[in-house]
Amino acid sequence: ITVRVQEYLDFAINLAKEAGAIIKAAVDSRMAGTGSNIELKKENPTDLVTETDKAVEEFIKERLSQTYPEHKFIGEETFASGTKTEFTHEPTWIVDPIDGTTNFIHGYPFVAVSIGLTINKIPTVGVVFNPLLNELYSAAKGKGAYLNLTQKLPLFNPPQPLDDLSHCLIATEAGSDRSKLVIDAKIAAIHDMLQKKSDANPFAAEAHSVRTTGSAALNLCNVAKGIVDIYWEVGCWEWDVAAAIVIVAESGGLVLEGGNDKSDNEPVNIFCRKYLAIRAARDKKSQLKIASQMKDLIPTID
Ligand code: LIP
Repeated sequence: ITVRVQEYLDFAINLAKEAGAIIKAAVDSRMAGTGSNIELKKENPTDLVTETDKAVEEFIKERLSQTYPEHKFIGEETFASGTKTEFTHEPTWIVDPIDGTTNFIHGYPFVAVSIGLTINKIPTVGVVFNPLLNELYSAAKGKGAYLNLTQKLPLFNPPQPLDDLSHCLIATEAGSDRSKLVIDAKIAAIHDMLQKKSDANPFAAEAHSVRTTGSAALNLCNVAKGIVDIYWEVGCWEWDVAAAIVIVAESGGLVLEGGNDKSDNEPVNIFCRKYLAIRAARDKKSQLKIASQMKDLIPTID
């Protein structure tokens, strides 16, 4: 089994590099004014899709079905075109051809192809490649997580202390659901992350700051690097996180369900659409303390 996991990892790395080259060429040609990259909108104007998203997913899907015809496939654009998601114990590739499509359209260089593999429903291989910054993150269960194949993650060795939410840099996202209910709840949570504690708000954290990259996969990779302490998001999908969950776990980080249920510290269900990731620390107790402090601030959003 181990030999096959290594083979799948190597395959995913090469595939991500090839897919990344297509993404990079599309950005370069649009910047040079030679691209014919028509922007398409889904029904939701804050959830964008381009011809490149579709082309890259087709490319990856084709390669996978040639090499591993018996494996299953879940992909953002395949789902968007109406294919029902079936998740089984069979090896299943979970792919986002472009995570950070809004960034891709604007040329903001936090764009990645994300290729994850589950075996027996367990996230086992993860590759996230940002071709614009040339950063490749990869991991396989039990084998560690790496940046550009050689730099072991996290980048801090040993990890920096993780003692209190007030010392944390927190990544989060606007997301694509802009309903008043969801945006009010997210802004209220961000408000509590940033505000000073007071009698009126004893859970306010006065954290160092908040960051958004516009890519769930790259936010998780930043947690794996140890350059942000926490990532919390509600509303993204399994293809945004399936690969990077392996990368965070192999870097010593935790990914939990990002709801406010404090009793739930089990490994996250990748389909739950709410995620709370905590970077590596010297002990699990400090990670769970930060998770618990975050859960005091997390609103109920279903
Ligand atoms: C996007 C994410 C982003 C999140 C959006 C969306 P896409 O993925 O990575 O972080 O906030 O809801 O899911 O659509 O660019 O693949």
